[in-house]
Amino acid sequence: MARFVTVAAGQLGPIARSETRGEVVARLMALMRQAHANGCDLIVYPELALTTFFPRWYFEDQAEIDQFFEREMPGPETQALFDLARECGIGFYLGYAELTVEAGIVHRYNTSILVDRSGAIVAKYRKVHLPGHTEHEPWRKFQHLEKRYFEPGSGFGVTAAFGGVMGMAICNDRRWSETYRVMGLQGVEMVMIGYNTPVHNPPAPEHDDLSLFHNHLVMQAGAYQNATWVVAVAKAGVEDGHPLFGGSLIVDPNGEIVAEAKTEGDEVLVHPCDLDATTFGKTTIFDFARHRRIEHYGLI
Ligand code: CDV
Repeated sequence: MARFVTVAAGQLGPIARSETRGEVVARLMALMRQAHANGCDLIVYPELALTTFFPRWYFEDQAEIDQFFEREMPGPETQALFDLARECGIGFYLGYAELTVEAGIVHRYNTSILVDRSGAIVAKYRKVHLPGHTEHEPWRKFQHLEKRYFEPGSGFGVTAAFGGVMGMAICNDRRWSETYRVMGLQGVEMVMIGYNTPVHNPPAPEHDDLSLFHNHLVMQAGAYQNATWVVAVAKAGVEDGHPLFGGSLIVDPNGEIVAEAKTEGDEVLVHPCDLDATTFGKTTIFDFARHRRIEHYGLI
């Protein structure tokens, strides 16, 4: 019997800094209801899906930065999303800023979780490739201070869930072939990726027109070369005066785009993903055990 996961890409339009968690969760719930009405098993939300993309600003006051972080998950404002998931029997991937205290030390991560149909968290991933810079660079029109506000997370594990092998990555991770290959080596069948990508790249404005091309290139290649589905979801549109591109998409294990967002607002894409469609690639051209030549890969 074929193994299908009907997945929704739950793209978000901009989240204003003035928007409350409650207002954002209500938007996430509306997308979840739409996904459920379309028979989805799972909805994937963007990176940092509960707040504006705050690394674009330099803050000196740590208390101000910490307002963007969640200390518990679910917490008082996010519990309703978990309750709705359980009620609908639908799972979700959610990106958020995580503040945790371990052995008396505070850690801050750019995190995603995978929640199953019963509303239980079954996997957590903390972003590995943190882009941007650590110090305030006033020459930029806007900052990208992920390296200042987060510490790098853990490696790329996979999780048995939804009848398949599921993996997570976050935004800049999608540009790195290692992200997909490490999960590919563990048999990943669906990689979920949330992102916030500014339209403008201050150090290389000549790349702005290539942004969507690069978005396609990396995820189509990652899907094909590892015979996996890729579901990538944007927070898009003009957020607090700063444009983020959309282009959320679902890519099949041949590297073909099967669904792509048409707007830069809240939008749901739906596709029934046959996990067994990954078998052909995994047992032929990308049968890693037979064809990889690791004796030649020493440098990596
Ligand atoms: N949130 C991100 O990781 N954004 C990066 C930008 C800064 C290039 C990205 O790779 O899309």
